[in-house]
Amino acid sequence: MYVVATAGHVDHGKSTLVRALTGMEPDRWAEERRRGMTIDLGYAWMALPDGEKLAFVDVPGHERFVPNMLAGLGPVPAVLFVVAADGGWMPQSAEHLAAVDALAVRHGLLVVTRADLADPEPVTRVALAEIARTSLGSVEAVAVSAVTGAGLDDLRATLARLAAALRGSGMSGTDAPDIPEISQYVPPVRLWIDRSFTVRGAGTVVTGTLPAGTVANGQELLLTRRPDVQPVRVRGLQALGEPAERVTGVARVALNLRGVPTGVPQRGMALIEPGRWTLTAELDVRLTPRAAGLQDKFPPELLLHVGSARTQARLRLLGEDSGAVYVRLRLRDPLPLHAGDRVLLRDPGAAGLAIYGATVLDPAPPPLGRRGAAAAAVRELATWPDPPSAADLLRRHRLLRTATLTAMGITELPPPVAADWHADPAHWASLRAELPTAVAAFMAKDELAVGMPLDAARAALNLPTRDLIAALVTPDPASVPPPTSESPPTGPPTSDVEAAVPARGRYPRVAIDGGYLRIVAEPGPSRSKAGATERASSAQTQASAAVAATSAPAASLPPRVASAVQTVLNDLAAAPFAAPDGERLRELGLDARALAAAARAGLLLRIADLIVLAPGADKEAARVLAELPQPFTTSQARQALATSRRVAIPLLEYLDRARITERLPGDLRRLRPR
Ligand SMILES: Nc1nc2c(ncn2[C@@H]2O[C@H](COP(=O)(O)OP(=O)(O)OP(=O)(O)O)[C@@H](O)[C@H]2O)c(=O)[nH]1
Ligand SMILES: [Mg+2]
Repeated sequence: MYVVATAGHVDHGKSTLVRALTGMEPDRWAEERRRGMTIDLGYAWMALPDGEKLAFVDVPGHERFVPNMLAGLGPVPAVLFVVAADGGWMPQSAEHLAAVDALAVRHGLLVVTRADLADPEPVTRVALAEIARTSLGSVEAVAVSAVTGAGLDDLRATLARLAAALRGSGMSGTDAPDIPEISQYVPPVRLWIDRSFTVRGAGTVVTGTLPAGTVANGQELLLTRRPDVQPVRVRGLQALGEPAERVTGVARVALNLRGVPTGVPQRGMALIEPGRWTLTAELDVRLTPRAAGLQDKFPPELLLHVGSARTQARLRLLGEDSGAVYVRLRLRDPLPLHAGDRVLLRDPGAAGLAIYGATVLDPAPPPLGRRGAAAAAVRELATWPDPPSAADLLRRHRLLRTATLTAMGITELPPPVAADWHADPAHWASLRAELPTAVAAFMAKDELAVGMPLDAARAALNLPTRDLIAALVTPDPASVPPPTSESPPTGPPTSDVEAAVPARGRYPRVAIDGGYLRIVAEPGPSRSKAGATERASSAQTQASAAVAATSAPAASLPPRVASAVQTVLNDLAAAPFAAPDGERLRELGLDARALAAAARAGLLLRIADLIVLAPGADKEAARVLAELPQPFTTSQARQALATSRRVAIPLLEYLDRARITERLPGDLRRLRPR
């Protein structure tokens, strides 16, 4: 199917022409027929020579009904522009053409009607020249008389060529097998309603021009019922009076809806696919060059038309750049929009022609807070192509979810940086640089802190979720050499991940350990996760390796703690398993937090909350226990280690956990074979 709208001045013969081509009556109302004038949209269709249907949306030409005209033209990709041979180029000729141009309609033809009443030649010349200045460019022209039938065959042949051009550009409901990229991508449904009525026994029926996408029987859609949306289900559909199971745009469709009270759907509402559109009341647009220089005359409010919808739009002029005007619009009613959508702005009160086209650049713009924000927005938006890409929107928003970009109409997404988050590459690189600084600053405030909680880092970097912090800690694939056959690829962070923070400069490395971020000691040669696993595979060194892997330099301890720890180590030099008791620790001012910090720094081996030995005491214990007959009792171990039960029991349990010893039934243990 193809859909074409008529356009042209009142009484120039649009409806008569549609009637002559289709044999159908486009003026549906008795009042229209009585007055001989179109008031509202009319619908009719004809068959092309190849059997495909061509549907007409016939619009009124009278200036009072411009909103109806725009509702008909809005979602249609082609126009049949009508000028009467005896009428000449008239005000609504100019106004309708301005609308066609504002909506960037690229396909159409000129029909000079009433050719039996005057020489069509002069009008054709004027009209072609006017049309050539618009988005339609150069079009074919046909002179006809609906009274004598002259030119109608020629017109049918011209319409067939127009249809072929529409099919070639993917602007038809027919397959375009020659252009695979057009037939592969199925755009989301946004059906602008232009009529709604009740059919006895069937309920609510709406009709509209489906510009793209496929509607199927049984499909669930959302009705954009101001100010919200309401789910509805399609329980029957027709295309040009024929029942169908599914219809692909461009097409005229009638949908029987379930789930909506009669009288609720109205012209200007849309049926949209859930999750695929941004229902927005605020947007940044670029006006077509025609508006340049005129922005000072703009009233604070204009009417915005898109599809069959019309709403008030409050303007905030952002500025001008290279002849294009940038404006932020605040809409009275939210509308379902995509970046790249074409909208029309109109000043109904203006004396002259006041119709401007605009491209939606950002359907969810960030607030304009500080001074100079508008100028900055213009500088940014001026670099955006039409339609904008994911990269453009990300440069502005820095971080966006997949669902947000999809709802903005972006089809080609960059790979996510984490879960369903996409980032602007430059912003992401600066976050990677900022993270170690934030962690270092946090640790500087509390030297005994275990690390920086993920949530604190999320807040410090002003990020929406902790997932992003984890992603910042994983290696940047761009800065890490590709894995070789010996080193397995590093996966996403699971637990206790440490990784190099990549460098343009060299950033300190940050590791996540048990939900905390820590600076890793030496920013030396890259230490992969695989390497850490290898080191840890030696059972005897596992415990100390785990400590060393994330240890901070001893110098990072407050001097008071460092010197108290040194005293403990001096005591232990004489009796390596005589861990200081509670009283001694209190005397030295060492509490559980300080001991934990010293253990993290690799200065102490912490076998229980308040029981510490010198680093390597686990290995020394293993050496001593190896000399005992195997298996041995706790008491034998305690005597061999020359210590008390207070130390021996947690030490043996520590050695069990480190898989140095093995616990057997009946208070027995033995060293695990190495
Ligand atoms: N002689 C002659 N009269 C025509 C021709 N086409 C249309 N008319 C007459 O022109 C008048 C207006 O025609 P319409 O088809 O109603 O014009 P319209 O463009 O649809 O008008 P609106 O919908 O009100 O904008 C009618 O009286 C038609 O009979 C033609 O080719 N020759
Ligand atoms: Mg008419």
